[in-house]
Amino acid sequence: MTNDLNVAMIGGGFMGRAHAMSYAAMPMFFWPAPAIPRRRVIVDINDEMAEEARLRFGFEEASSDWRATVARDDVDAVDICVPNDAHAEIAIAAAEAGKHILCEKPLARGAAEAKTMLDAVENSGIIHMVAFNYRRTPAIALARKLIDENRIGEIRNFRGTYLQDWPADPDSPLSWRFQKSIAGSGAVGDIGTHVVDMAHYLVGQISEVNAMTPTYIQTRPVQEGGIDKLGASEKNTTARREPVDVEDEVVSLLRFENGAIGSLEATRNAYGRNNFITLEIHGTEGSIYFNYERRDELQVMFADDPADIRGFRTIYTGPAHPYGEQLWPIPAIGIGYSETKIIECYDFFQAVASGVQPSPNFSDGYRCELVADALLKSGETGEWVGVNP
Ligand code: SOE
Repeated sequence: MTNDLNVAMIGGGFMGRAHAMSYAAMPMFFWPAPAIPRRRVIVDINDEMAEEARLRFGFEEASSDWRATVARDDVDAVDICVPNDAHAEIAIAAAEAGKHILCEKPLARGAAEAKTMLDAVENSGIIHMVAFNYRRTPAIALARKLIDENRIGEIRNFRGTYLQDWPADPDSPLSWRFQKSIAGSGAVGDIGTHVVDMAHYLVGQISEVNAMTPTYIQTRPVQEGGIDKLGASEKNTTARREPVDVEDEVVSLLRFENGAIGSLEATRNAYGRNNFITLEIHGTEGSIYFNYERRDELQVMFADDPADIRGFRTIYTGPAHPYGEQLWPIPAIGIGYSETKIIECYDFFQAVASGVQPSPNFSDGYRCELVADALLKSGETGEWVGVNP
């Protein structure tokens, strides 16, 4: 019979909701589950918010004291769903208390901070994972399988984009995501690192970058109560404005350790592109294309197809594909953001149950932070910058 694993979740916002949902749903899909997620304690910034989150997200207890919570004997794993500036302190305390850790992305506000977290988890020997969920879209896991099987040959070129428009209106509110002291960076850390993670997963380590990182929208209205409301629906033209001190776009050329080259684009200014993630990979034997707006599908082209049917084919992911047997019984029934989080939860619990580190773990998260730092440095200097520890 499967064991229970007691989770303390720190943060009851957008990501808290996504993770709480995944704890409830994971055993409904992945059965027998590696362990049953027990939603033991939820922590938020005050007692009232914590209690509301407890009721809503189905936790047994609520608390506003994350330090006391991560030290509890009846907590096995700590799930960090708070803004980036609090990741390191909580993760290090959780590691010292011997708790397994699932941490939202980006791991930290840069490589130096990420390294302190990596050192802490390596010293304590616990299981650690970074919540880069998009690589867990079955179509992307299928792309990885095809690449591992050498079905598209040696990879020569990678093209990745992550385009959003929730922040494109200059009167949409100043969330913490526009403040360097809290977020560490802007489009680079918030969305660019998702592309970096998938590039590392599918192609290999990025070794050098040459980036532009402009900030077009330099002030935004302050939102009441510091609540993290995203987007123009919260538009406020009369509120006091404060500076944005992070980039809102990054466009970069990339070099990979294995000789592939490519590009990365992440922007907060792409009107009409809501959560537009695309990956195109060209190999010596074929190509792969993925668009998150059509996330049931992987487009694949094999160079040795007969000339009269040569072209991209559309594969709809389903039971024949990674994670598919555990999800829905027929292809194309509909993979969503929720499924990526449920799979993430499964992989984390599987890692805890087996004692084998999952991927991406804090070492992979640190590597993404090295790339993020290089992108920001290159954006400042206009030079190629190597990705070095
Ligand atoms: C805002 O850009 C955001 O919530 C990111 O922080 C998430 O990582 C992404 O999945 C959705 O958009």
